[in-house]
Amino acid sequence: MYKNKAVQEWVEEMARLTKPDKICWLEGTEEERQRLTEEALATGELIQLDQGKMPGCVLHRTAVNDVARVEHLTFICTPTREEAGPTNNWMAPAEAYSKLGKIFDGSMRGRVMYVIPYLMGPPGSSFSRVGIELTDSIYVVLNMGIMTRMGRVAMEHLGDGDDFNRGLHCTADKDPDRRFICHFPQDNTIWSVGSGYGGNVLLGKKCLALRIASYMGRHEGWLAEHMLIVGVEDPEGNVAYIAAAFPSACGKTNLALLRPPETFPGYKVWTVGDDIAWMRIGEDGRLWAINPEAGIFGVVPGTSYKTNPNAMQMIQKDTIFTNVVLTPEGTVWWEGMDDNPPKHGFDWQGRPWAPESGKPGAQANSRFTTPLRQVPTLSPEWDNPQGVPISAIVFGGRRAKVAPLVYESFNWEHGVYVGATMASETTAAATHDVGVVRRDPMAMLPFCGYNMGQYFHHWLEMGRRMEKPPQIFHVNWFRQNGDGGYLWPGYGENLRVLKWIIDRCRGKIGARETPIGYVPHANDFDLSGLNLTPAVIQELSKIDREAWQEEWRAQGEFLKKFGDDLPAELRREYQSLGERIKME
Ligand code: SAT
Ligand code: MN
Repeated sequence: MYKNKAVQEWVEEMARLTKPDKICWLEGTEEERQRLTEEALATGELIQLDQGKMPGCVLHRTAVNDVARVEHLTFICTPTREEAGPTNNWMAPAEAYSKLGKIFDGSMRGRVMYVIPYLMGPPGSSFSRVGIELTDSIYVVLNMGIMTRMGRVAMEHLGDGDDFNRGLHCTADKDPDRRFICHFPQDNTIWSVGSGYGGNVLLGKKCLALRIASYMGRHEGWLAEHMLIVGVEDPEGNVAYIAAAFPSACGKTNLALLRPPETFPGYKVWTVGDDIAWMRIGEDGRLWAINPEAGIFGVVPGTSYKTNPNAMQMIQKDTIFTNVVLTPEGTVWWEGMDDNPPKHGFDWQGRPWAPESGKPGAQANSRFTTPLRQVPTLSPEWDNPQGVPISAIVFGGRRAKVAPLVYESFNWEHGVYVGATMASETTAAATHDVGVVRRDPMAMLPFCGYNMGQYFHHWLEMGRRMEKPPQIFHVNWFRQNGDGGYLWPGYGENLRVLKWIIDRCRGKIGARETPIGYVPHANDFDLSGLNLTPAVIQELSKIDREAWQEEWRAQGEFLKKFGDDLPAELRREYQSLGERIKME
């Protein structure tokens, strides 16, 4: 099959451990995809949807106790605890290999081991990385086939080399007591066992493209970030690229696929990626980014023709749905799709369900998996091996109060501080309480593969190395008024905020200086066609000093975690923010 010796030897070694009945090497062809789909339909692992209405679409149901990433079972296995830092779970590598080795031992007996070679990034790009994932799940194979460039293309990129990520996954018995997602950055290895849910098992995504890649980036001088990438084209045809970090399930996919509102003509938004950005400094001193993925693993609930028409359009064919409602017509439904639920159907667990029950039919973290090539707004640059030049970096979170709609940092160091202290109210993307404010630096808290204090140092260092670094902004679409209503309409209208950001980057407009950064002058903010008064922009840009003093104290508490690893620059930023918000 494939001739690469290092790959062959490693696959044999892992097969001796897991003892599958058969090994199946994947090539990434259409015929192979069809054959595996048929097989999974026959065993019930997949359910066929109506092929007339939704050609190529299937439904999968996970186990009830296996619906989201499990951060408490996710480990960074570096030789010392210090290297994993205060925000990661740590396990010594020898202990992890031995503990998981016992669970993997014989775990594929009676099953097939699929060998998935995959490429993260465009073929022929110096950004790109090869991984091999071994798995006993056809669902994983089919998802990896959408999310990555899978098969021969990856082996060709690898050639005779041995520089590939070694990923081992077995669904096993899905017992949460025997579920572990372990990363060995020094060995470029990932072992995941006991889960069948996306983020835990599609090893190219969070495990390789963020946790392992962030570690590589630190050593090789680049950044692996939890960011969407979009190009915004103005009416004159100039395109500026923005990379934006939000925690999981805070609207990255909606922003990446944004459709400009009709009341705001002349602009186009081009999608490059919706979740992950790998960024390097180009010879021109700017920051260049690629999206290492080839598909979207998006949150389903709340996706509608109103919130994300492009996504609705692209998921009508060749899409894998996970944990949504199955209707009697063989189509799918979820909360927030429309006001027209089926009279009866089957909920995400396959139980008969009717909307009157008052219970949600789709799981809160249900997902779609769709190839990027189906994105109606896909950028022609999406697989450019050089990437795209980034003008602005945007951090954001879900905050009912405190954070204004948008502000710009004073400079790179201050921007790193803004990213390091960002916070958001939690969502259903991971198993924990929903709606609690949690600090999530650069939206990387669950995804940084090494000590986050060192990660901040790395960000500062990247800034020093760039001749023309991107400007750094912070946004919050979720600010509420006293009655709990949203002040800002969000969705397509967020383009107005992107326009302000780009105008700032191009030096076209001024801004009002506040203790936390620059906010828009109400007159510079384009509200044409929108039923909002400049007073709302003022309200959205209000800096409440008392609330900010409390926020500042909470930031300080959080930063203490990093002890001596916290860079002196960030300590200084913290002090000066404190002084600025004290002044009347
Ligand atoms: O489950 S994933 O980690 O793949 C998606 C997410 O949480 O952002
Ligand atoms: Mn994500």
